[in-house]
Amino acid sequence: MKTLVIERAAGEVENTDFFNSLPEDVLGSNSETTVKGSQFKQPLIEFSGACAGCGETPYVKLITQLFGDRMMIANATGCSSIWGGTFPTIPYCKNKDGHGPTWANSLFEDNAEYGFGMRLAVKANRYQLKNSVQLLLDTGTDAKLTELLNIALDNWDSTDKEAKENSKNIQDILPEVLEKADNRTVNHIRKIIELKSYFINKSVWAFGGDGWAYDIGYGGLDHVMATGRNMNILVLDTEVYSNTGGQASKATPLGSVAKFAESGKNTVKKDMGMMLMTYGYVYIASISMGANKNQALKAIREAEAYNGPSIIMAYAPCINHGFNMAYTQKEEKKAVDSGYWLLYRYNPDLEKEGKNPLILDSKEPTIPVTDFLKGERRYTSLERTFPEKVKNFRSRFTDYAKKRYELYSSMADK
Ligand SMILES: Cc1ncc(C[n+]2csc(CCOP(=O)(O)OP(=O)(O)O)c2C)c(N)n1
Repeated sequence: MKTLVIERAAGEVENTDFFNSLPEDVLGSNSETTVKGSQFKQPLIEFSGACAGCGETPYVKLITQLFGDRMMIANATGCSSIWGGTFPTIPYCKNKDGHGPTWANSLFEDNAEYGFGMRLAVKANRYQLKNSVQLLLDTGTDAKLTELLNIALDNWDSTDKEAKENSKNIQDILPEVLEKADNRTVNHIRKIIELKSYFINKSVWAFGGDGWAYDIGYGGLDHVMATGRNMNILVLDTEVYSNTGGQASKATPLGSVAKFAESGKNTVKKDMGMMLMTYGYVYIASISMGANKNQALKAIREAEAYNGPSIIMAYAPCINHGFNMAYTQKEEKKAVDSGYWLLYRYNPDLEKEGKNPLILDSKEPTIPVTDFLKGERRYTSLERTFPEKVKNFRSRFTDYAKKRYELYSSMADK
């Protein structure tokens, strides 16, 4: 670190300009549907204030690489709202075209509803935009604009590269058409200009932790899922209320030490995925990036593409767990290899094709679940004080993990 004067004299301004002029999204022959291809896209989040090794940020980074240029995020209060936007800095950013996620933090107790409101607003705005486009076309307007608007109408739900290009072309030409507009068209054109950013549908997300999703915001989350509307929820599951120092939530597993569960939590983790499966029309996935990047990417893409409510539970290790955070991704793998965390996708679209909607992506555990439990302080801290209790928890956990795996695999096999 040197003073600005020295850095400038050494040519850092030119270096920065050069760096910023480098192309983004250099996929070459790779597709963004692959793990490799997705990583050639520009993340629209950078320099977050999260703890080193945080399990939450990699999921959000990936989602912004896939949909960031047309995303809206409702963020529940919690770690993700703190590393995601502590005034006056915000890590969410824009690409060269000026597109990036819009983001806002709501209360802990209403974030799913907050995101749902965004979805309804997008729907209403797109409806108005389409209406104005139709009225303008019926009245008659500039030939080039007519051609572009017809392409937009024919591809109204498309979010691919061509649709984005077409939307950009429309936006470029609108000011000059407005200048030449007559009394019959001027109001329609003004309305289209007002709503021009809605030519491409938005990807609406609600982000938050397990304290939000499993506990305090659960009533609203359940309600929003039940509406059947197209809304995506990402639960960054650290298995405790991380941001306030690790209180137990209903996502805290059996035997884990947390605040309000000082002698180990005596009940098992709430199985929110299973509860939501009873609706039958909710897309549900359970992912753990370090265990299977491909499955995580697939689940995120499927959840976003599903034309209805989607929820992803993402396993997110946290400093509260008590292990070396340099190995977060490895710990995520160990969680799945031991059967501590399950990987699955429940896709209602498969049922429409006559297939089983549930795909269990986890293999049979290859290591005992107790190996996982023995590696984290939240499970080992009772060893000296209550060794008998720990023994009991471990045996109950082994039994519970086995039964859970058997239940999911029997449901997925049918
Ligand atoms: C109604 C309400 N209760 C309590 C709080 C205080 N609070 C802020 S963040 C937080 C913990 C969030 O935990 P979680 O949802 O699991 O997210 P994480 O921090 O783990 O990412 C709490 C309790 C609050 N903001 N609102």
